[in-house]
Amino acid sequence: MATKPPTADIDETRVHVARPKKVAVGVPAVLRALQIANEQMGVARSVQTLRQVNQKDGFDCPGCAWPEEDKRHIAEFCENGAKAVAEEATLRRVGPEFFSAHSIDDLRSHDDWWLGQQGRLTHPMILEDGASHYRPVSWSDALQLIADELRRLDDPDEAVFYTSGRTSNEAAFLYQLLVRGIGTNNLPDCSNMCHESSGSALNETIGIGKGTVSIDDIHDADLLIVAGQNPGTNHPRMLSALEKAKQRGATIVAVNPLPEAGLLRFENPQTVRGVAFGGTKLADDFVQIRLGGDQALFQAIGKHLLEAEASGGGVLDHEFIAAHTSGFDEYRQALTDASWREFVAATGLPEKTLRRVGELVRRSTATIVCWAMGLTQHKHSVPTLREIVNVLLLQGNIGRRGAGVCPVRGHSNVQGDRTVGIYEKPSAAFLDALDAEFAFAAPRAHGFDTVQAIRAMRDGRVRFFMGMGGNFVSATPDTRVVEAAMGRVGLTVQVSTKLNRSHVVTGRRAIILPTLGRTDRDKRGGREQKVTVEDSMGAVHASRGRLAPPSEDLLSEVAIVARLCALLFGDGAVLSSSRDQEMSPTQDASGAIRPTPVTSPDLMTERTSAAGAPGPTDAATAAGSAAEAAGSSADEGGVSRSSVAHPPRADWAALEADYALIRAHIERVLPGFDGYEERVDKGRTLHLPNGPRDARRFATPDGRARFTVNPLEYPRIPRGRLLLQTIRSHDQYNTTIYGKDDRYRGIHGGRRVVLVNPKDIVALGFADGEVVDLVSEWRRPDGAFEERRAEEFRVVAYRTPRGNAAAYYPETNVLVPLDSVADVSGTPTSKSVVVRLERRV
Ligand SMILES: Nc1nc2c(c(=O)[nH]1)N[C@H]1C(S)=C(S)[C@@H](COP(=O)(O)OP(=O)(O)OC[C@H]3O[C@@H](n4cnc5c(=O)[nH]c(N)nc54)[C@H](O)[C@@H]3O)O[C@H]1N2
Ligand SMILES: Nc1nc2c(c(=O)[nH]1)N[C@H]1C(S)=C(S)[C@@H](COP(=O)(O)OP(=O)(O)OC[C@H]3O[C@@H](n4cnc5c(=O)[nH]c(N)nc54)[C@H](O)[C@@H]3O)O[C@H]1N2
Ligand SMILES: [Mo]
Repeated sequence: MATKPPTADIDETRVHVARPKKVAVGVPAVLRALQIANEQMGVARSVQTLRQVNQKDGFDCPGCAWPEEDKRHIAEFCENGAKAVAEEATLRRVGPEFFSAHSIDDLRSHDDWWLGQQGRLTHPMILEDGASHYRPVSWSDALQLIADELRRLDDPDEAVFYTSGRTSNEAAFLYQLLVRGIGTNNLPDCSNMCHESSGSALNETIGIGKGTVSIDDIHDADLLIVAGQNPGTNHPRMLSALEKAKQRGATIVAVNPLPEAGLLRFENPQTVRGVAFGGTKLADDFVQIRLGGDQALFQAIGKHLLEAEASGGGVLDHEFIAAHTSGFDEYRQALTDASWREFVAATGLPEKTLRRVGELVRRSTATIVCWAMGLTQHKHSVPTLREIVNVLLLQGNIGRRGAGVCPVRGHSNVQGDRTVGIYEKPSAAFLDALDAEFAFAAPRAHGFDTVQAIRAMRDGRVRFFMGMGGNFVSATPDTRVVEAAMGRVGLTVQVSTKLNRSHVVTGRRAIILPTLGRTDRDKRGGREQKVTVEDSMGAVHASRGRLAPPSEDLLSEVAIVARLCALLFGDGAVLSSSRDQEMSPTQDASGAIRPTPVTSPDLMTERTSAAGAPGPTDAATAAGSAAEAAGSSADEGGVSRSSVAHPPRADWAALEADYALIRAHIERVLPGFDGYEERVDKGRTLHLPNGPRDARRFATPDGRARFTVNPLEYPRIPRGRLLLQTIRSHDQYNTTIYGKDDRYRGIHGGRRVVLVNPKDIVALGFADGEVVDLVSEWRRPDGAFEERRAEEFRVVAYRTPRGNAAAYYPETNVLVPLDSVADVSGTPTSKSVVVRLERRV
């Protein structure tokens, strides 16, 4: 039986700490998944729903972006995938009665868990300026109000349009068109806080902002290094792939400050062996590195390889280096000069451990490096990831079976969203193609990324905010600053499936637009529609929800955006009278779409344009200065204004009624999507082209993969302080909190805990179990000193390196300074926050 939503928050002072687990998944995982599914959906619906996850005619799991295996199990899901599904397919409802029973102040007093547990949103709602409660509003009034607000802007750059990574290709493509049609590139997304550093580093070095391996490569690897990632919790299906690689003889190295259960041992619930015999030992080597020590580790591996080559030879792939790379001599020189002592200081590992990993790499015939947030959310993340590329290039480990780079994506379609244009720094080639397809002129000036958007909101330069999914208020850094920033916006609009903090911390007016999720049947234009998504390895496939939607009153994301487009652009009217109203000479008089296929090779997503600007992949611009350039062009604002001569043209109603027409547009605008419709039909998969993987083709300015020289950086922790990383528990999906347990780490019934090395606890004068405040210390670039406080955290003695601590996100986002971002990529440094513990008085 499904259970009722909670009425009260959980009392976290009763948190209970047990020994961390050494094994991931197994039977307890299945039981926990079924328990949550039954609570949210009841038994019958659970069975019906979970059977369709990741099946060829079912829906794409909204859990993570790990690819499906070609041969699927009957139940191709994992514990956390099942929880993600259950949260969405829940029978609990948040309708108008809920909002009349709860004032905004009341809702604000609850935590993210409570809000999320209330259920699915069922009706469009509006919160008027100064009102105490949301009230229902019709779709047409809500959309008209939004269109009116957008028309009133003095400058399109006063609007910000956020995207989370669950949005389908179809909805995302239409959404970016809406935004560019309005005249801005202000398209921050969750990727800015996630894998932006990966995109930046990979684009510069190998010319594509994505990974270069397929699922088969994982199975065929000889050595897999999994660094800064906790797959047992966040990508559980990856464990099956690692197990398979292992059975074929691969060696697996886990690089992590924490001994994460999933990496150490795995019980595959889908095999008898997994359940009955205690599973597979996954990691052959656990390298317990200090937070932020990875750049040094990969330099050490590189130095070891170069030394081995010098003393015996046969280590490097000279042919590959000569034919496909540049910058090798400078790289070799820099590492010759580098010191093992510094590597030891940065990693906290003895030289012999560093050499041991170096030896594994030397002996490997095919190496893959996988990573996630542990490597992307540091100040020096981009140089760290460049070092990974250096090491792989030395042995020709790109574009070869069983070898390559593997940034493991988070949200299930975050990569697809970027591919189809959710990007604040789009390439000229992409915009040219868009212009041609929709007979308009998209703005060229770069827009705001997530951190830049918050600054603009904080400074009163934003009058309109729209979130296409996600939970901007809780997911972004510096919560107090963001809350105040939201309050300065005139109208905030959230397109959402479930209630979250961004609905209760709002602009002066707020609108909630409830939408369909992945599991919901999407019937438009009289037939069931499918959408498409791209996984972490560039494979695009269809997803079709099968469940009756939670309410009659929901519109799909596509429908919401298409209707806004119709309101804003339908009659060809322009937003601002200051704009040139002339029609483009390429547009025909009826305003019909010009179906010119755009096939310029410059459009390859992995290509950088002539000017070096990246394509619309998960990428930032080339080295150092680019971030500033982007910042300043965005700050100048308005550069683009006069360039929007007229709005995009399309038959919006037709697009809403048949998503295949949107796919046809995508096919004409983006390379690699030829035969889109057909190639995603009947459970087929469209594999997007990947130059480095397919043909050792590198879309860098000189057509070669680049070795880079990166001065060694690592965090220096002031005396008496700790470096805090903010991580996910096993019972959450980003800001959606399923429960207050973190089973693998032994934490039960509470999330306000801080994991600290037992010796540090003593040295700092505290005791295990004590309740403390976490105070972050930040010196601003201008020298001013700032403190931020998160109250009441229980100290837990834990196996983390000396000087390093860990606590959960989003509770600790209050501690992350807005201006503490990664160089080049601008990603908040969520894994690197200097804190002190303070006794509560
Ligand atoms: N169930 C579930 N699945 C999810 C999510 C979820 O919240 N719940 N979120 C999704 C999303 S959007 C994403 S991006 C991914 C996130 O997937 P992960 O990146 O696995 O998530 P985090 O909890 O941030 O874990 C970071 C890991 O890196 C380690 N680490 C931290 N700093 C360092 C470092 O300096 N060096 C090294 N070597 N390791 C370090 C941490 O100890 C931890 O194991 O998961 C996706 N899948
Ligand atoms: N301190 C710290 N901060 C972090 C991180 C960290 O490791 N530490 N990680 C960062 C990372 S990697 C990421 S990706 C971001 C995540 O940032 P977001 O993507 O913004 O956050 P989520 O919590 O995934 O968003 C959850 C909400 O999305 C809505 N939703 C769910 N499914 C759908 C759907 O299909 N359609 C629509 N329209 N809405 C839907 C629901 O209303 C739900 O409440 O957070 C970042 N923030
Ligand atoms: Mo993410």
